Amino acid sequence: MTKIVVDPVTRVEGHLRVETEVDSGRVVDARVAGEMFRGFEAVLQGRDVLDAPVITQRICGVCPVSHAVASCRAVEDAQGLTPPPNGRLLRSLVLGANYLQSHLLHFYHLAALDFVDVTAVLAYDGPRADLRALRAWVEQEVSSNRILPAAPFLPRLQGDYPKDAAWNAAALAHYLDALEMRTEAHRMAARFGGKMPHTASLVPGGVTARVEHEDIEAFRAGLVRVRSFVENAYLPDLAALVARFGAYATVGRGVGRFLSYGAFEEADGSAWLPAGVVREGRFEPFDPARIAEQTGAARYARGTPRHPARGETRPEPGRAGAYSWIKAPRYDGEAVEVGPLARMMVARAAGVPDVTRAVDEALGRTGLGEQQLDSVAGRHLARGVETLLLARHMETWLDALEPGQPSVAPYDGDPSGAGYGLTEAPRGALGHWVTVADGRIERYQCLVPSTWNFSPRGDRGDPGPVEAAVLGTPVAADTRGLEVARVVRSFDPCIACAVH
Ligand code: NFE
Repeated sequence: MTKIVVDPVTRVEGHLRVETEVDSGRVVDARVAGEMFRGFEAVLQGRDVLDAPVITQRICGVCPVSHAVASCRAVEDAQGLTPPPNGRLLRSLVLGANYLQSHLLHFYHLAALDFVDVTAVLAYDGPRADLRALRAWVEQEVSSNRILPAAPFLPRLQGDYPKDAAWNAAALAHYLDALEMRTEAHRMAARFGGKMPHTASLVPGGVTARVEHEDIEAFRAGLVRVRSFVENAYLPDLAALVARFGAYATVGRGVGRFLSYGAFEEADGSAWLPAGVVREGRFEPFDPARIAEQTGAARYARGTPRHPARGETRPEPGRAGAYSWIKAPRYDGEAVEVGPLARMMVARAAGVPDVTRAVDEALGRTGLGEQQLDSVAGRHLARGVETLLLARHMETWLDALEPGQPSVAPYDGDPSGAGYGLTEAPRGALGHWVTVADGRIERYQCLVPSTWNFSPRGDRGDPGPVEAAVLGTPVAADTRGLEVARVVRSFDPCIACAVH
């Protein structure tokens, strides 16, 4: 038995440690740990309730919009506020733009580098000026012997990167193009969000931006540009990756249970992507009362599992048996996977026609079977399909906006009460729970996508979703964990969020 520890896992947000035991070339045990404490829930206590969306967005620079949406909805629930149709649509548009940005970031700038030899840029001699400039920069970084030469490209885990020069050059070119596309997506979000990454206009009751024709058309122009990149680069690149790394369609199978809270408000308040649970391949309605967070293996005070409405965050760094700053959320006492794959699984099981068609098309194009969706390749594919569906559907929200109509409800909330707000962040199911007394926050709890996926052992010793997915991964003797990192990154970790 050998131990392989990947610490820190690079090209993720936050501090993530993955510890594995390998026997006969396969992972037989895994522990996943969030390595820092943050304490946002404690910071929020005693603050004005209107501060909640402002402060909780600072949990993360990658998915701040989803924290704003969850927070606004929690405060609205506690205070009896209802946003007007324009407010809901603007939230969906800003959130949608943030998804486009986040999914492109994950694929091109974080995960794809596990499958591309970025050092091939040093041999690049083609026509693109930006790639030549990148080559010169990397050469200079390496020759000047910086502590982290050529970050974010080096250092990296070694392994079976393709030697194919055309593959590597094409991927590097799209790496640079995707930076442009993310800028565009940020511009779109800022158009109605006021600024990015942390929006200024999402407030309890709606969005303070006015709906003007000029902004609708500017947003639409950005959307057309990003959608074209998704159709002509992201989806073909994904198909090429699945073809080249077909083995990853059978690696990284998770717990086989999927959860989505449902997301993207339509003008009438219904959700574009449905809420639900898939267990043993079957759809079940989602019931928020069945959530509880366990802390047996987390560095917090141990007690009976708590629903987030009654949740507590009491750090106990040195407690025996605890190894992570991430709590262990469970649904009906079981670990569940969240994220784009879960959303596509739930929507497909619920019979949403567009999603079913798009997933089937992607399976047909890549030759993957339905059973292979629950894998590293399947997670990447589901994220790409979701990006495409979203980039197409967002136009309907633009068309439904009504210039001249209000986008925010007058603020006349109840000064006391309790409520919760659920949404889907790019990485999965996100919920905020708040208790308010005389306009001040008494209790605030966040249950975040990467908390679900990167959960440590539950109180029964049952593994979290990523811990389960890493089991069985074949590991070559000389890679020091590249294969494990590929499984872990397919979940798009954000540990800053997970520990919040
Ligand atoms: Ni920090 Fe986040 C998303 C949220 S993740 S990136 O998506 O909420 O756990």
